[in-house]
Amino acid sequence: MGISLQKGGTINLTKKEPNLQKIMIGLGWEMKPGNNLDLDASIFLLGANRKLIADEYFIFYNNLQSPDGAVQHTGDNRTGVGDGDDEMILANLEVLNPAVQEVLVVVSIHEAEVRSHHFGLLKDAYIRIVDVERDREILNYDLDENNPSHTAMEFGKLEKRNGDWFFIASGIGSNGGLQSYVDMYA
Ligand SMILES: [Ca+2]
Ligand SMILES: [Ca+2]
Repeated sequence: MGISLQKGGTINLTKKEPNLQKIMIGLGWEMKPGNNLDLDASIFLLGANRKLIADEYFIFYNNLQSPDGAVQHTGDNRTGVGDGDDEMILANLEVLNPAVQEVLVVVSIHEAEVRSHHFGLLKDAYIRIVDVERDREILNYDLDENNPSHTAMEFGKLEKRNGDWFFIASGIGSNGGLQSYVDMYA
């Protein structure tokens, strides 16, 4: 088990995992009985101005790979059925476009508004980051406990500072859905 993050926590990933290159961002969820939620993990690759460096650098279920090949979403999971990571995003920090200063991780519930869904209907939900080459979990964050009334959240962000990658656990919930994040960062 990696570090269990609290909201606002910051980790120097480069210091914690020297030579960290490939990470996996895993999202897993299970629901309270009688519910059927579709969670989506998405990535925004932002430049120094906190905007997408290009539209194609928004990685989600309809755009699975960044143009530099560094970030790859392994595909949409609509049910969360089964243990372990239900959606996975792989990122190779070494080959990331050098203009990217921030890797922003957003988790949203698909069609939350029309289905009256929110994180509180989840029984168990987490997002975690794994060092792929060492097969070691670096950190994890419990979604349902932290944001029961929300339908989307900025989970956290990797930030490049003087060559080191930091992870900041933002844990900022919202009710705007994925589109509101696109509006903010496109
Ligand atoms: Ca999904
Ligand atoms: Ca699951």
